[in-house]
Order: sequence, then C-alpha cells, then structure tokens
Amino acid sequence: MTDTYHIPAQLLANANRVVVFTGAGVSAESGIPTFRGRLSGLWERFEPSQLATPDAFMADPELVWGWYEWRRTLVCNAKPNAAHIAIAELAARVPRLTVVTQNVDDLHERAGSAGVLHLHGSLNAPRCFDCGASFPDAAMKPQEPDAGRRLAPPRCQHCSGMIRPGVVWFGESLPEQVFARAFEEASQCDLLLSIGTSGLVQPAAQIPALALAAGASVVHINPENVESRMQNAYNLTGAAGEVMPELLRRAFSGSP
Ligand code: BV8
Ligand code: ZN
Repeated sequence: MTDTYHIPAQLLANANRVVVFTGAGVSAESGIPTFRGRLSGLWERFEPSQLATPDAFMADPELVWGWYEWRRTLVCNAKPNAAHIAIAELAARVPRLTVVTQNVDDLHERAGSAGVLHLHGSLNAPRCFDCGASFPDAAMKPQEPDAGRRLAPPRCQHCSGMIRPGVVWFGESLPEQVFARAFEEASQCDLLLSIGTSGLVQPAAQIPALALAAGASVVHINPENVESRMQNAYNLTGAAGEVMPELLRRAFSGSP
C-alpha cells in the first residue's frame, strides 16, 4: 500500500513558497455547514440564486440578512479546528506562506493565521448596500435567528440605505487587489495545498490549476477523491482536521 503522505510530506519539508487554498471543507469540523454537503449543505434548503446574489437581497432583504446573521452566529459560536491550527503553525515552518480562502468566516484568523486573502469577503464586514459605508457595529453579537428566520437589515447612519453582508455574491466581482495577489502567489509558489473545496466556483477555482501550470506541485486534501490525473498533483483523502496535523508531523518531525 503506497504511503500517500510520503511525497506530500517531502514536498512540504523542502518547500520555499507555499500557498494554502481553502474552501468550506476546512471549517466543516468546526461545525460550519459546507455548501454542497449532502445533509447539512447550506444550499440544500435554499438555492444559491435565492440567497447569495444582489437581486435576492433586493427581492427579500429580510430572508437574506436573516440567513447571513444565522451563519454569522454559527461562526461566532464555533472554534477553529485542528486544520486551521495546523495551517497557522505552518507559517513558522516554511520560509513563505500565503493563506487564500474562499470562506467568509474568520476561523483562519482566530487560529492565528495572518494576512489571509479572502477572495469572497467576510461575514464580519457588513456595509451599506447603497453608499458602501462600513457598518460600525460589525462586531455586534448577531441575534440568534434560525436558518430560515427573517431579520430586517440595519440601516446606514449616513444614507439610511440597507446594510448588506460584506461578502462577494454571485455575479459580483471579486476584490481586485486580493484576487491579483492570490493569483500572483499561486503562480510563484512551489507547493499549493488545496484544502476542503469542491472547486466549482469561478474564478477562485482556477487557482490550483494556475499553480500547477506554473510548475508547482498541488496536494488536494478532501474526504472525497479529487480528480487529479495531472502530473505533480497528489491526493490526501481524508478530513482536513486529521490530515493536516499528520502532514505537518510527517514533514517536520523527521519520524516516518
Ligand atoms: C464572477 C460568498 C463575474 C457568499 C461565494 C453561470 C451563471 C452565473 C454566474 C456564473 C455561471 N457560471 C459561472 C459563473 C460565475 C459564478 C460561479 O462560479 N457560479 C458557480 C455556481 C457555477 N461566479 C461568480 O459569480 C463570481 N463572480 O464571476 O463575477 C463578473 C466579472 C466582471 C464583472 C462582474 C462580474 C463570484 C463567486 C463568489 C460567490 N460567493 N461566497 C456566501 O458565502 O454566501 S461562493 C461560496 O461557494 C463559497 O465562498 C465558496 O467559494 C463556494 C463553495 O465552494 P467550496 O468552498 O468548495 O464548498 P463546497 O461546499 O462546494 O465544497 C466543500 C468541499 O469540502 C467538498 O469537496 C467536501 O468534500 C469537502 N469537505 C467536507 N468536509 C471536509 C472536506 N474537506 C476537508 N475536510 C473536511 N472535514
Ligand atoms: Zn449608506
């Protein structure tokens, strides 16, 4: 039985520039539902187009704001898991580490990662839908709505427009600088760890392929086997909270 950790651990131990690219799966063991999980998937009850678009918010601001406040409550009550902690520890183990996430939670930061590139924004940066002013009570403890309960969004103190979640909705552009920086790091790295993503949402999903095309090695960490017929692409099949600590142990503690 080939030891699937052998090459990824060697690559990590010898890497100079590492990119960690994460999706909803890295927060699954913190109790945050993924988007496409069979049972708990956030999209199971609602279609993305019903909730994660500007039109959806204009059509039913209370449903959309209530859903995001429910998600923000889940994140406030959650803790970073062993995968977030291992990723934070990695910063002290390799010469250069960049964390790029599709997630809108702050669990990477709460585990100790710095300079995290949020391609799809953050639940903690609500802003005015009309004038864009940031909402000062962003750190406010969200009320405890259930997943489907409606909540009227707060109003902007400058223009009384509706406050919206600080996330990138479908059909909206990604933050330019963040996206350019993530592409830059992916095209310069020698190893990219792609953790907990189904790779369905564009343009973020291009990042692992960009790294491969630029000559890096890519390791997919996911309980589901991610197709990687490409050369220099490897799979560590399992939960991130188990695989990541084991990968760091194998790479840096010398013991096989
Ligand atoms: C843009 C913030 C253009 C909001 C998100 C057709 C029509 C319309 C649009 C499109 C179209 N085709 C393509 C598009 C573009 C669209 C898109 O990609 N649509 C998809 C659905 C096909 N993209 C956009 O609209 C983007 N913008 O293209 O703009 C433009 C250009 C110029 C000018 C104007 C506009 C914007 C996309 C951003 C959307 N916002 N998030 C919110 O969070 O509510 S996306 C959201 O979904 C997440 O952020 C994340 O990116 C994505 C979910 O993906 P994953 O993270 O991979 O999660 P998923 O649940 O899918 O998978 C979890 C994985 O984890 C699984 O593989 C599972 O096996 C694994 N897992 C489970 N447990 C574990 C685990 N892994 C490890 N350990 C475990 N324990
Ligand atoms: Zn405003």
